[in-house]
Amino acid sequence: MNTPTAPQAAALAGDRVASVTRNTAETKITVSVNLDGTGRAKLSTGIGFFDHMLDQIARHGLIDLEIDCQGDLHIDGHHTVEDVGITLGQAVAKAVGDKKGLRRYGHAYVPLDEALSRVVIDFSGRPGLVMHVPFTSGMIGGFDSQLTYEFFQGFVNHAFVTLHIDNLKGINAHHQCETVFKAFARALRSALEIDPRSVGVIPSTKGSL
Ligand SMILES: [Mn+2]
Repeated sequence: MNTPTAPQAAALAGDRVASVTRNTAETKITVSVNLDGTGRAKLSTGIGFFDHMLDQIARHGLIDLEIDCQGDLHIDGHHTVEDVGITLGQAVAKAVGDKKGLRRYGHAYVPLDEALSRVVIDFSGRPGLVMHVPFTSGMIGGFDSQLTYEFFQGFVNHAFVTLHIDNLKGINAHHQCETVFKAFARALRSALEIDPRSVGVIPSTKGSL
């Protein structure tokens, strides 16, 4: 059999879309994803800077992403950011399915002026987060920079991925955070691609992921 073209390989993988609703006493969230999208985003979390970061995931990950979150922002942003991470992780896990033909690994370096971050991801089936981001400011607009960790921990636990995040350089906290999300998006995009040379094959010598 000839190796299919990339679009043929993607078509063989089927529709990689999912929608997840998660309601608790703290947040009410609906996330819809199309992993083979064009970067279209419709985001409403009530935290402007967080919407700006989620927009990076859609745009640079070429994922169509709709997120609506009604969270308890009268307390603070913690539950909103963590629970969006959890629900996005659930949606990605559902959309990615059995991982046949998946490239599985992805990595990216992304700069923004003085800031530089590196993100490496593996759709390993095992949750694991190693994150080193020395934010130079506690707050970025109305967003608590510490919640970046909570977002990625929630994502990792429910997408069942191994994720290494390093901010290597940076002075401006907005830049630091934006390079992390952009590098995450690019790494995600690479890992989620269907490899035309491995259509129908689960990328593990174990035979499952
Ligand atoms: Mn920005």
